[in-house]
Amino acid sequence: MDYIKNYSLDGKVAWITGASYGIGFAIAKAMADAGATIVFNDIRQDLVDKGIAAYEAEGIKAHGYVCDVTDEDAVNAVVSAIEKEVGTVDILVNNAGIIKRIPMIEMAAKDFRQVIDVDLNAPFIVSKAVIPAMMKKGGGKIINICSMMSEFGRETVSAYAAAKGGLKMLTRNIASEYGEYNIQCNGIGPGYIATPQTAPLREKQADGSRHPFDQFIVSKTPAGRWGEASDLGGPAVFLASAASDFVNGQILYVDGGIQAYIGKQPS
Ligand code: NAP
Ligand code: GCO
Repeated sequence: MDYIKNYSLDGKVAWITGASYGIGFAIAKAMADAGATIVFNDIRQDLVDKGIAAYEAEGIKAHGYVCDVTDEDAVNAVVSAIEKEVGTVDILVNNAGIIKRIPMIEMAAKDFRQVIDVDLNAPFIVSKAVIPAMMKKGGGKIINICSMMSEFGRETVSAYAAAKGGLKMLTRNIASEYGEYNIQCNGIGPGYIATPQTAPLREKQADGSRHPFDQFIVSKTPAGRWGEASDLGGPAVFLASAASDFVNGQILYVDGGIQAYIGKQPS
């Protein structure tokens, strides 16, 4: 067997949701490097145009669509358009996500629902929309972007933790329900990654010192640093490729070792 060839995504169509920048963009770039044709979406045309320009700057011809992943009709319309204009989706990455950091007893139910809608209901809607064609084609790959919060809780992230914990179980259920159709559904659980989503946790203090959460995360991470979005590229290509054909229902934590570590003793 040619093991390296097994990682190739040549001829595959990969749809990465919410991938104009951040983790989704880095995953798409890695998949393009591995040979895949890239499809992404964002909620507005100007954001899609910005995304297309960012891909072009990397030498990637990406296909961008306007679509809010919480809107089932819009998702179904985009799936039809992708099938017509690019091809059947072979690889889906449910990446689009939001977080609201609000203490639970101060959080309005509508804010809680919105996080669940984007981070949990949308991966259900988008997966449901692509699975039938994958079944017909004889297989496919779904990668759900989970979180440390698929395992842990912390102050202010009740909705996000509930959604990402649910996404871990949706991952296992898709694997259970559609594994017999040669569909592999796995999750990636990024650690703390430097993207716009986590920028408020890394903001410098008024006196120029590091944010206490920034110091906390670095001390909790054996790697001694925040992750970069590009750290997720290799794991994503692996889970999208034939190299992982017998890996199903797993969450691959890419966290610099956080989950293995009890944490540094305060000095
Ligand atoms: P980000 O920088 O905030 O990017 C999130 C992307 O999702 C943006 O492109 C955003 O589009 C898009 N999006 C949000 N709601 C959407 C909707 N309704 N429809 C379509 N697209 C939508 O976040 P990130 O840090 O790259 O995170 C990407 C994923 O990884 C998320 O699921 C996040 O929860 C997860 N994650 C992040 C970290 C981390 O440390 N950064 C760790 C673990 C997991 P706009 O252009 O409209 O903003
Ligand atoms: C937070 C962070 C996290 C990360 C990530 C960790 O406020 O704790 O935003 O939730 O974004 O999901 O894996």
